[in-house]
Amino acid sequence: MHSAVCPGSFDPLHNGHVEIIARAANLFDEVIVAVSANIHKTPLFTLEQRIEMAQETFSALRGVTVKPLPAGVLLTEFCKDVGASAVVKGLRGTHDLPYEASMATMNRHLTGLETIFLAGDGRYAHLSSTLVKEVHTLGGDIAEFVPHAVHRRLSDAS
Ligand code: COD
Repeated sequence: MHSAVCPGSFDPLHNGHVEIIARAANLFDEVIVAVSANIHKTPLFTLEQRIEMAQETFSALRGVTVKPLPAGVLLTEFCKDVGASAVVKGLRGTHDLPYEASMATMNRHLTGLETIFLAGDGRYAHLSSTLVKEVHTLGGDIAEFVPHAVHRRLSDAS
């Protein structure tokens, strides 16, 4: 059985994330969505809320489970604990590569953990959690950019 981890802050999850995770689920028997507790900025949503929104979004996607990535835990250790042989990440464009490549190289040096990069779909290349939050806060319609579970929570919160 081949398992992969898709890690992120997911504050909140958007359709760029969803597309990458769905494609990872086609490549691996099991995909663990690891929702990071450790966000540098103050999160809009609590860890529990981010996990719930991800669980609702992926409930119909076979082989996908959602787990917290606790603060203070290296991704490499988390992957060992859940038995995952790879990390899957999406790239929005070449600007994502330098930072993502250094994290991938660090993780490989730490434990041999490999990272697989999927080219993000151009329809979602402009999406980031930060932009989604900003547009929503300023009254813009973000319905087409986020899954239903996130849209509902954002609407409830405003
Ligand atoms: N299209 C395609 N993919 C996208 C898009 C998009 N529009 N937007 C984001 N993505 C992908 C990227 O692969 C991104 O990495 C992932 O989705 C998650 O995005 P975010 O913004 O929710 O997550 P980040 O960047 O805040 O997550 C950072 C991690 C939690 C992955 C990182 O900090 C980490 O690995 N932490 C664990 C602690 C650790 O081991 N640190 C040492 C690392 S070497």
